[in-house]
Amino acid sequence: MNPLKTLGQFIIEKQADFPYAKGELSRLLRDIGIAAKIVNREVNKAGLVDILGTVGDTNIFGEKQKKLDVYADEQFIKALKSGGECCFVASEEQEDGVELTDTGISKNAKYIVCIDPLDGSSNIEVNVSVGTIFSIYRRKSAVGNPLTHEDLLQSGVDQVAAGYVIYGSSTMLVYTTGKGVNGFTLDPSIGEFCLSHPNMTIPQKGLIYSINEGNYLKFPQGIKSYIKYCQEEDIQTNRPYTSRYIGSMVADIHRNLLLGGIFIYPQTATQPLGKLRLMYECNPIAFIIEQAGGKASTGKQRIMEIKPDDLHQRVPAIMGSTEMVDKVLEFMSKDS
Ligand code: AHM
Ligand code: MG
Repeated sequence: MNPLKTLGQFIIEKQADFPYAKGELSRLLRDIGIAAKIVNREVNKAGLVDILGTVGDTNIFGEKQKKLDVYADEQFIKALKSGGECCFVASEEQEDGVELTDTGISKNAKYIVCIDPLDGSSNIEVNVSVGTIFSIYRRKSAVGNPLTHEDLLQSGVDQVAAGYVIYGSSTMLVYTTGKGVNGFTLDPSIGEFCLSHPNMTIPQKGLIYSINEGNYLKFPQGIKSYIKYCQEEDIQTNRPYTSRYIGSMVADIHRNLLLGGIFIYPQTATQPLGKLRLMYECNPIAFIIEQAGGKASTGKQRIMEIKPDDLHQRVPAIMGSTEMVDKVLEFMSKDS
């Protein structure tokens, strides 16, 4: 049996790998891990709302209940603020993002965090897994100067770290700093994330495709053709593939990362840029997938090479096992 290694121990051990090894990024990752544990505690209690009070009510402790995505947003921002290593948070829950440089401790902070504090939060009501997704950049302008567009709207290739937390049948934190992907499972008995999935890699091909087929009629022809390809019988390629779509991206991605598969949220006739957000949904997942040996594309270009022009911009996403992504791209180029 391997000795237990906590997220905190692992981060410190790996600190020397970072290009700027002063411990700041390590502390930032630690802060995210702490907030994730607090959010996990609340997500686990979600089924008790009927007992403890529903959203908007006052609970038995006399506190006003909050929607869990708002609560998660507050917890991450609070942890990043008190940690002092983050100068700006772009969040799905915040229209303009939150600048932290005016608070004393964060005055010299060098990192920008883009976060979806609770992705798939509508699934909580039905006890389906949800997740947190985060991405970390280093500011380009010098500390002390005002933050610029170049600081806030960096391409995914500039990420220094990214990760997700899945609040599932167990809670896991998976992250990369550009040197592979490692997964940690929360041991509730000691309250620590422990290394459980070292050096995660995604199989080059898989047998699972994940897409909301209810939107089939609105998909581009290349995606329609790929879905039909997945459904055809072929002994050599083990088709038909299995369709699995949870509707909670972190959960779909996590399963496909472990087993091999493809996740697609394409543009549709009514959503010409798809649904998912570049800065805090697609880029961080793309970084993890690529670091695990997979591929992430919009259908036209590598997701991480997009030059963003808005914190909340949407992009189509085709992510997963390399051979499967390549197959989709082949269909898309034929049918465009
Ligand atoms: P959200 O950020 O509003 O929670 O939406 C993102 C979620 C993803 O987790 C999931 O993959 C997708 O929306 C599901 O969308 P749809 O119901 O259109 O298939
Ligand atoms: Mg989201």
